[in-house]
Amino acid sequence: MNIDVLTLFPEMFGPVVGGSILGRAAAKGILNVKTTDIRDFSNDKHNRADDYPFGGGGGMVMMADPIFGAMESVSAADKKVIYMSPRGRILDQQKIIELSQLDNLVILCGHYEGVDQRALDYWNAEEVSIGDYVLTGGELPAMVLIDAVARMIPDVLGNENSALDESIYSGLLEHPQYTKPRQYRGIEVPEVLTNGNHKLIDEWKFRQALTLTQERRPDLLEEYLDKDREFTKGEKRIIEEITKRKL
Ligand code: 4H3
Repeated sequence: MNIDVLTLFPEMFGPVVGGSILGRAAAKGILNVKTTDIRDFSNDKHNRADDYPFGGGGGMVMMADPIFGAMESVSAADKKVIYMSPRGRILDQQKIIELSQLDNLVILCGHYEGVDQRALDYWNAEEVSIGDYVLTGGELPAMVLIDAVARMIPDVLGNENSALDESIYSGLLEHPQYTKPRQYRGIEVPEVLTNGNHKLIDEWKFRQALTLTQERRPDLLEEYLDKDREFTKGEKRIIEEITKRKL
């Protein structure tokens, strides 16, 4: 997958995109993230990329022209274009999976008060948000999106880190995890995890996941139980025990 990031702050992406998992994906040729500095496409004599908003209101707006130049330089006309913005639909794992199936993606990062609307309209940018809060720029949201998308591309995560049985993806929040030592400052790892009975271990994990989801995200639990799923007898027993609801 090729991802082009259009930004005024390309240097922000280095450590994230070159970092452990994404860096390895790049080395394997599975993921190619390229930053384009929007300022390089300024036709202004002072290399400006922003100007005062028509209608007033304070702050600065990124001008259409440098964004058009940057878009043209990455052939954005034929590609899916995303603009990181608190006005967008909030990302979820379903959307991430859809995006991870594309060959090309262009992400526009705004700064200041935002970008000239004509750049969004012309390039058919889909606005996407990482949550209901405002940041100084779209760069951190773009990195969040890239990280989440990258780990859903086949072969990006090693076998040790499968994306499949994880929280949200399975529809439930993840059970607690423990590693060595068995006893730390007098606190024991739950006995069931250390006795090698895999049926009991799976039941414990499922019970923990259900309980956590019920406590913290009852909305997710409703969705999970309302979907048609093949539950084993053991799973049904645990669901009925925890939710007091007959399947
Ligand atoms: C995205 C972008 C929050 C999000 C963002 C988010 C600054 C976009 C400016 C930049 C505009 C204001 N903040 N929740 N900020 O995903 O250029 O909207």
